[in-house]
Amino acid sequence: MDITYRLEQKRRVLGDFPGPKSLELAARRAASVAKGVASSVPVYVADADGGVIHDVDGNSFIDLGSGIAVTTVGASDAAVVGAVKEQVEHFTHTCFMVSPYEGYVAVAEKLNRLTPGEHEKRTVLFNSGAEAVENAVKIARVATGRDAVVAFDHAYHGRTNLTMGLTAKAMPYKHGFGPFAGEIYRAPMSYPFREENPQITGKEAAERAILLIQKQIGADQVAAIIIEPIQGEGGFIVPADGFLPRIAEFAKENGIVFIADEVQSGFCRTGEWFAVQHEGVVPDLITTAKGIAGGMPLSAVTGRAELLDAVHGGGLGGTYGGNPVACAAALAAIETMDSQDLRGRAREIEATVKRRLGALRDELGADSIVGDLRGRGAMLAIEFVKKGSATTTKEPDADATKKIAEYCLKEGVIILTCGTYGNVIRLLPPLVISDELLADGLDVLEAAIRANS
Ligand code: PLZ
Repeated sequence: MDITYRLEQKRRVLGDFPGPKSLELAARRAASVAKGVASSVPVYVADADGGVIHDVDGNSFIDLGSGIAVTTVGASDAAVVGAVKEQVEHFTHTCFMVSPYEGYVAVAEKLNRLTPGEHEKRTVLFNSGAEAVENAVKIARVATGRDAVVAFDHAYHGRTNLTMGLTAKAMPYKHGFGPFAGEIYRAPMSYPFREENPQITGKEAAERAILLIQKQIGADQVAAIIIEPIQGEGGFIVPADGFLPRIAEFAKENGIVFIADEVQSGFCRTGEWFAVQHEGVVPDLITTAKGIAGGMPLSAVTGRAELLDAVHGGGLGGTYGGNPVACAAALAAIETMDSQDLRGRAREIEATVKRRLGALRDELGADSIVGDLRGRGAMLAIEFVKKGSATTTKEPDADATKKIAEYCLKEGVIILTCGTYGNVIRLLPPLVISDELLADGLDVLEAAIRANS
């Protein structure tokens, strides 16, 4: 990496926070913003660059969350900032459905080239991950003439009505928000750490899901199977080797559209452009968002030309989909990923984190709260269990997980939790984080784990 940071890449907490300016903003927020939107940290942002977030009171936090896997190239990457400024001076919007522009076409060309598979592809752009997922399902239904959609246990696909239905976890995502869309079915996931039979292979776990599909839905009724190659909100669950390839093969054998939801795992995050590439899986459709545009809202569905082109003219779209400023940002962000070899950087981060946390786990012993250490690239997680249960009942410890995240925050490190049982800490640093800053963040995390062990 050869990166010049605009802000000093140092952690700095000035005594107790939130400071006065954050408190004032919190008061204004309480009186004006809907309570249903929650924030993980109590401070308000003034600036962000590389691996740091500065708050309005002068604190500097190490960012190990990237705004939920979005700021892969940092929150103010010079190339992205330049491209946005340039575009914004010309036009902010025309609506691609009214008067089209090159940026949209260029992003589509890029995505068609970067996504796995040598087949002819097409792309359509949207704003959010949920919107991409919802449109992938629309495309699969038109292309197959079928209705049913299969999602997995622990899945997260968004908060719109259809994507809530695809999402597994009730609280907070679905609770009270029904009724949900019909023809959504849930299949068992491969979750190596929590398998009843720890010997089960990825292929066997896939056969378990396939049997359910065949018996409870009927393969010929299924339009699409949608899966996150590494599950995000559900707990950074990496399925056993062989699971994804067998599911993809089953989809192919039965004319089912295989959709890889790479909204969180895509764009260098796992050390490849897309997480499916670790097992050589070629999805029919792939949904992307988050890391794609350096923080600007943009999402996409990319896939087989015959599927996307099965939709009637005018059937896909939206006022802002593929906004020109977001497209300019995406082209610049992808350029940065390439020129800085951020795939390689993700693999370096994986090696560092796994070495350090692996050593900590060995030191704490087999019955410590560190139940599982997993993930790929810079999409890494620790699953915490009640002390003494790691090799037996694996009882989730959401309380310790929360305390560890709070300890980190207090020391100036922003760390996100996730998981169906709320007992997973996930690490999603910007890939442009410096070695020194990452090491400092890991020192704090290790101290937090020790303090709660
Ligand atoms: N698919 C795999 O991870 C978004 C949102 C968390 P949107 N995940 C983070 C929250 O609490 O809202 C996500 C994802 C996967 C789809 C989505 C949805 O993307 O851009 O948030 O709509």
